[in-house]
Amino acid sequence: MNKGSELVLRSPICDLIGIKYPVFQGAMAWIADADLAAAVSNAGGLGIIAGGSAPVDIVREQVRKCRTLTDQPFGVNIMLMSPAAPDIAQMVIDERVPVVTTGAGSPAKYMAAWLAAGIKVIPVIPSSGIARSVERQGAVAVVAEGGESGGHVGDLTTVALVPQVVDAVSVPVLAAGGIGDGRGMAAALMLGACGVQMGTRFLVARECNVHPVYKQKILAAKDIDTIATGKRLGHPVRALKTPFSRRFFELEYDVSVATEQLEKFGEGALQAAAMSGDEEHGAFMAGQIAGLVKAEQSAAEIITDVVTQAEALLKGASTWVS
Ligand code: TUI
Repeated sequence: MNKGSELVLRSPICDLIGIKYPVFQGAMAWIADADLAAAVSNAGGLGIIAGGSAPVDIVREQVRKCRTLTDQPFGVNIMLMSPAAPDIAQMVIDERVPVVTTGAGSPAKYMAAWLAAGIKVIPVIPSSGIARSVERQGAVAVVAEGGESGGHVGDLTTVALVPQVVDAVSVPVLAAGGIGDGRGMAAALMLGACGVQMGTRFLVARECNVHPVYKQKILAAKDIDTIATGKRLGHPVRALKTPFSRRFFELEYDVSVATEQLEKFGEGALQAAAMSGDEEHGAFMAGQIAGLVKAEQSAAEIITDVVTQAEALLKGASTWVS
């Protein structure tokens, strides 16, 4: 293990983006604001402001605020299902945001403009086919996100997805989904990833402004406390089991409930959880590692913990082979 507090775990993604540690903070809609993103970037990771389904003016305000809080690189995530996505896509160009990550759809129609503006585009993708497609379009890296993650999830697990994406593309691959500590990070690097993205672990960061009830629920969660609902709508979402998510699960398997009714039932649910901590109506999106998250810490402490643990494990891994 490395002596003192000087950490040395680095990978090509660090130089590509200009960050110290290969750790991205996941873009949690309604949660990941300028305070969290700046704290992560100041700690040497890549902080990411979530566009989510917020209007462009709100996201622009967060970008400007983030600039006052850090001089380090940070990113904006564009949730491509959002009606505001086209406006946010232009805003990141106007504001000279250095890194854009995308989720929940294909970024194809924005890529040329972003690349022309010198933005580094890193799509979050759930399959190797989509990874290949975004690489062709000019993505500088991809985040391969397995179904263990919170929020909108694909079918594959991280262990199955990451090595297949690594084989499919030549750009750096970061792993997301099910990674909450240094063991997960070390495993991801063994799968061929050159970095990780974590959402749920950062949700309880001291600098994260999510409602305290949300943090408490993550801290109290066990391994089996999340559920993926909404498969019927074509966009399954993983969240903590609550009265709301259990009800949603029942309704989606009830053939007498129309799809439109189901959509309506889910509207505003993430906002209700993040802003009001409302268990009856809120979707507390969280990954399967919620049970690993045991303490509120600063973003810097989280990054140091995860990276130091991964570094020790990676250095010790040779003991398996004689
Ligand atoms: O996007 C996410 N996670 C999210 S988005 C979100 S907000 C939301 N709220 C309600 C309903 C749905 C979303 C909460 N969590 N992760 C990245 C991700 N991207 N997962 C899957 C995808 C994806 C899916 C299809 C990426 C590309 C894609 O491409 C389709 C195509 O046509 O190429």
